[in-house]
Amino acid sequence: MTDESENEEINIQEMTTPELLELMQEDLYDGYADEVVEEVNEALARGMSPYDVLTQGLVAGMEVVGVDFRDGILFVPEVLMAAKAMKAGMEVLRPLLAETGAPTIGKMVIGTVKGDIHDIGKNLVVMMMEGAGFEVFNLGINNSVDDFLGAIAEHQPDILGMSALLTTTMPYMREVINALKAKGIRNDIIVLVGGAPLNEAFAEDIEADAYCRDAAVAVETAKKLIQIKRSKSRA
Ligand code: B1M
Repeated sequence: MTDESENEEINIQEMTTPELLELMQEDLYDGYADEVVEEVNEALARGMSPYDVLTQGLVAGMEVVGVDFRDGILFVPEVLMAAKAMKAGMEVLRPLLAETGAPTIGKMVIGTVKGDIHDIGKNLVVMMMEGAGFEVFNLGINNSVDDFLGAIAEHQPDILGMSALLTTTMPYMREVINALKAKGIRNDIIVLVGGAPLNEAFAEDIEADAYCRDAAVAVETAKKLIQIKRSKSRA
């Protein structure tokens, strides 16, 4: 999108904030991790909230990558470079999003389902949940039914979160939920699902408790459903 030599002449401190965010999106698209980190730091130094830098800079940049990937303008190697730049920027924001000092309000086990290696969005959910005071056990990518069941047995979470970014992997969520039912533990745990190809109807169909459009919705939904569950168990 940009020529690297152009970047060398750019003084980011002289840019307006919208220009800085636009450059961050372009550098993410081009996979320039070091530049993205500099721009994230500059945006924070200007007083932007970590959440705004995340959504208006990094997530917005990744959306353009997604469109061009779909349209055959970008290919896997370029998208991997963009993902690396996104992760570098997220690493700067991670401690800031997690530093609310909120007491632990619940436990969550989360992972991307079997056959799927997309983890950027799921990792964002982890960051936001931790920031909101949840203890999160992140199982990473490509998790089988047994991986989820094992982690549930080990950590006894209030919430199970599953992520899928492919239409071919999202049906696997149903298998995990069926396994919870077969073990007789489905009603002991709140199941939240998310990922770009999902929607509310799908979540309802597989009998998840809720579909979460994004990380902020995941936090809100988790808090709400945990409160409901606890008030029911007190009653
Ligand atoms: Co892939 N990929 N990819 N990819 N990739 C998509 C998903 C795709 C939509 C691109 C496209 O065609 N436009 C398409 C899927 C089409 C489909 O199934 N309908 C696709 C494809 C086809 C593929 C491959 C098959 C390509 C190939 O090999 N030919 C392959 C599959 C590999 C596999 O998994 N087996 C593949 C590979 C890759 C890379 C490895 C190159 C890379 C992943 C790197 C990584 O994650 N470490 C990659 C990327 C980066 C993408 C896109 C461009 C971006 C995904 C992303 O990170 N978005 C993506 C296009 C797109 O989604 N627009 C695409 C940013 C992220 C912040 O958003 O992940 O949606 P998202 O997460 C959001 C919400 O969805 C929600 O909250 C998050 C934060 O707000 N959320 C949850 C997500 N998980 C949640 C869990 C929850 C709650 C909320 O639990 C409670």
